Amino acid sequence: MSERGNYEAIRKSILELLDQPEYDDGSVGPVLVRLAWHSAGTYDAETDTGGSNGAGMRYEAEGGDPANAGLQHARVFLEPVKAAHPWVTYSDLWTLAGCVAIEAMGGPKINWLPGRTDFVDDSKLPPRGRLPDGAKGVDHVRNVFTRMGFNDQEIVALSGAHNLGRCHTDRSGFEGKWVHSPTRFSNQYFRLLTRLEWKPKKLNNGVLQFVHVDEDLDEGLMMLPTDMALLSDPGFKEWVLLYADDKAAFYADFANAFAKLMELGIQRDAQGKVVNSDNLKGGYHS
Ligand code: DDH
Repeated sequence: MSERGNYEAIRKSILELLDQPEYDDGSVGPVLVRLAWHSAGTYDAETDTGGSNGAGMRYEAEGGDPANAGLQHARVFLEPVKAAHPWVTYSDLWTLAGCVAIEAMGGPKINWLPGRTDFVDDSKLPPRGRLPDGAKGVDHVRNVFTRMGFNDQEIVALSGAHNLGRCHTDRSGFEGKWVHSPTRFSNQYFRLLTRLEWKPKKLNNGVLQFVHVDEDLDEGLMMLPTDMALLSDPGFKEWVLLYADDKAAFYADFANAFAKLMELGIQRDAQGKVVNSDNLKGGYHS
């Protein structure tokens, strides 16, 4: 019997590849979460362009965006899953992998739905520069996420994904991790953001980030300028304070916001079937 449509089999294959002792902090989970987010985070609500449909990162125009540096590793990690289950689309695989990784690392269950297409509609291709730039401030963060259709509360909840993973000098220019256990989902990012004292530090490559004032105590912990921006704006800060104190509220709000992120640009009928995948015109298949 064909296993087409058996997403449990895909979940299982993804789970099996998460632990990789040689890679970063021992798990490829964080970079898979980033792949899912960057595949969807190009969405522009006004023009209904970008988003995870089409898996555009396979092509240079989107994959070569400097904001996506390093995500080729995540795509390569997932190739064996695609090879074992060729019926799954890349756009479903990448988004599902992010959700499975979040859950496996102790995060909330994300309500993920299948049905994305790998059919690329040229007229829906996002221009480069739609993903956020960590060197910027409050206005930039709000503009980028408002463009996708998120409010302040959702923006802060999504930012809590920086509980996971790390920055790599050879990818973004920033260096270090946000929390001590970067393969464990928690609200520690918000706790450290609010409870530690942070100071700016210029790295040897000229990039400015924030480090804990007592670097000897908390070696390597860092914040991006955009993370610090969440503290300097009252509309953001109230949610940062809430999530630092209330892990359950963070988990619930994160799960909703991440599920919404994965759905940007996907239109479904009442039965949940995607309606804007079969009839795309002027596109091409991989
Ligand atoms: Fe992020 N992120 N992110 N991020 N992100 C980086 C790493 C990871 C920004 C910049 C960076 C989200 C929001 C923002 C994850 C998930 C999410 C890095 C380091 C930079 C820079 C990349 C590298 O050097 O390898 C900025 C700016 C924002 C913003 O909001 C303004 C969101 C919304 C998510 C999400 O998943 C919902 C994850 C996970 C990582 C760790 C990746 C890794 O390889 O480890």
